[in-house]
Amino acid sequence: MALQERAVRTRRAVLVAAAAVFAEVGYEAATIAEILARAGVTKGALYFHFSSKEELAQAVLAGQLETVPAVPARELLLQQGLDEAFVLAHLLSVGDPLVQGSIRLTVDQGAPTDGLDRRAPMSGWIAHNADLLGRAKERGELLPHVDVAAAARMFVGAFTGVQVLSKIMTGHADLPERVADLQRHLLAGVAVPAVLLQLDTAADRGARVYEEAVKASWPTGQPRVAG
Ligand code: XVR
Repeated sequence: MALQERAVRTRRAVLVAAAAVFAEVGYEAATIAEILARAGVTKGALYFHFSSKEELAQAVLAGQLETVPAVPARELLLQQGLDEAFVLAHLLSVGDPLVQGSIRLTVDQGAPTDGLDRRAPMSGWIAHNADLLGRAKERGELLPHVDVAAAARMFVGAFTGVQVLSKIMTGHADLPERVADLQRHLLAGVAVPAVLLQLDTAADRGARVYEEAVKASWPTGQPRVAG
């Protein structure tokens, strides 16, 4: 194995281990010792890539949008956005460590002095939604009154809300259903009727689209949602 390839694998193993620990115990209680034990790498290897727990958390946060594999392009942009939401819900419900860890870091309020930038992933989602909704509007998928910037924020806030509720009530087991409910309500307020009728909002869509996305990305690795 080339040296560089090994470094990339080590960095990833450390990130996944850190995310898993953040997901389980939160930022405050997480320790480098526990992350080391999970990653199965030496202390030197970990510190070569990350100099502190804070740097690990920032890296996990920074990778949040890329934790969702690029979903296959759809004729309707609203279906594509819907598919991203379902894949994210699927990954949370099956306990993907990078996704769970990153989302817990974002949502946990933490100490005011912990220095983590929780806005970065949220701004990334808002910009991503604004781009997709803006293009959907140009194509006539949205009702003419829709304020794209406002809708982009609303989708992020609403997803975050049902995600927190689902975590509390069922440990994320019912998140695909909750996201299906949410999307049916929100999309009714933004999509033109002819588009609304064509959208697939079945709760098992995330699992199906995830399989499709993984197959499509093989063997080149994982093309990801653009920021
Ligand atoms: O905006 C999002 C999608 O367009 C679906 C609506 C997802 C936003 C996820 C935000 C993330 C941060 C905390 O989830 C949380 O619970 C893909």
